[in-house]
Amino acid sequence: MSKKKIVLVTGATSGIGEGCAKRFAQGEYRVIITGRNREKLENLKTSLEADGTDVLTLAFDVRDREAARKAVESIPDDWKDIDVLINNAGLARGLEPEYKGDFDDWDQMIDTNIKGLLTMTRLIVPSMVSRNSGHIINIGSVAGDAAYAGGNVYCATKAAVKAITDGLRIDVADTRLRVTNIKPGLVETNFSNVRFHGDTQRADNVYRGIKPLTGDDIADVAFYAASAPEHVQIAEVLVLATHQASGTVIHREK
Ligand code: NDP
Ligand code: 8X3
Repeated sequence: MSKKKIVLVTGATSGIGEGCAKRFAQGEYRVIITGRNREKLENLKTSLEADGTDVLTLAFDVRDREAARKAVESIPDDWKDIDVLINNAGLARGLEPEYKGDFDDWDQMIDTNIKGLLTMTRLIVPSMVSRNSGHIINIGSVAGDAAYAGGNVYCATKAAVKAITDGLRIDVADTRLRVTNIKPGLVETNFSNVRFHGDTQRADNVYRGIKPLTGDDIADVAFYAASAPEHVQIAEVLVLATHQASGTVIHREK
């Protein structure tokens, strides 16, 4: 049986999650990639395997607790001892004032960013606790530090990620598990296309006049946290583009 470590990444079909899958594969991990889009998962598997990585795909929606449970139960025995869980699957929907928000958008953000993350944590962390080994990396956001105009529910979900991450870190403080919250600022991925329901012009405008972060930049931070010596717990990291100072202060070249 391989002694390589195992990482499970949720939302590995795009952006930060895809970057994490690739970075950990380069770092000699065996990689479990999960997401809703089976075809994208298979394409990523093919490309990672071509570089010599062992890959397992699990297609499910993190909002569907039963599907998540079945997917985790289906993991073969020699893949079950997951070393690193990266709770990345998430999204923003809309940028409306709270009093004009869309109920379905709110449900989708809360069900994915909070409840989906909790589901995966609940399904995978008990085995880490019983092995007294493991690392949970949650992808929060600068949006969880302070609300911004139109960010209402999205910001609330990322503030929840912070509280949930801090709570887990407290609950496993008597173990060797480590718990990390990575809080990116502007990262150019499919995020804004999803937020603006496919309005690519509006999405492109988010990154106008600034060199944003990439999914690979965030993956490097996740890999660093996972690679730190065992006594070092990277608890929380705020990662911003150089010309972004906070959620709302962004210097843009004309
Ligand atoms: P992308 O849209 O590029 O990727 C999001 C990923 O999450 C996709 O793989 C998507 O898969 C998956 N996903 C969404 N909903 C579900 C679901 N219900 N079940 C399973 N998978 C799902 O965006 P990012 O890479 O930017 O986003 C990743 C994380 O980073 C999110 O949590 C986001 O909030 C956070 N973040 C992003 C920032 C940014 O500026 N981009 C900044 C700070 C944080 P599918 O193909 O199925 O939709
Ligand atoms: C994504 C970053 O600033 O668009 O979490 O909310 S932001």
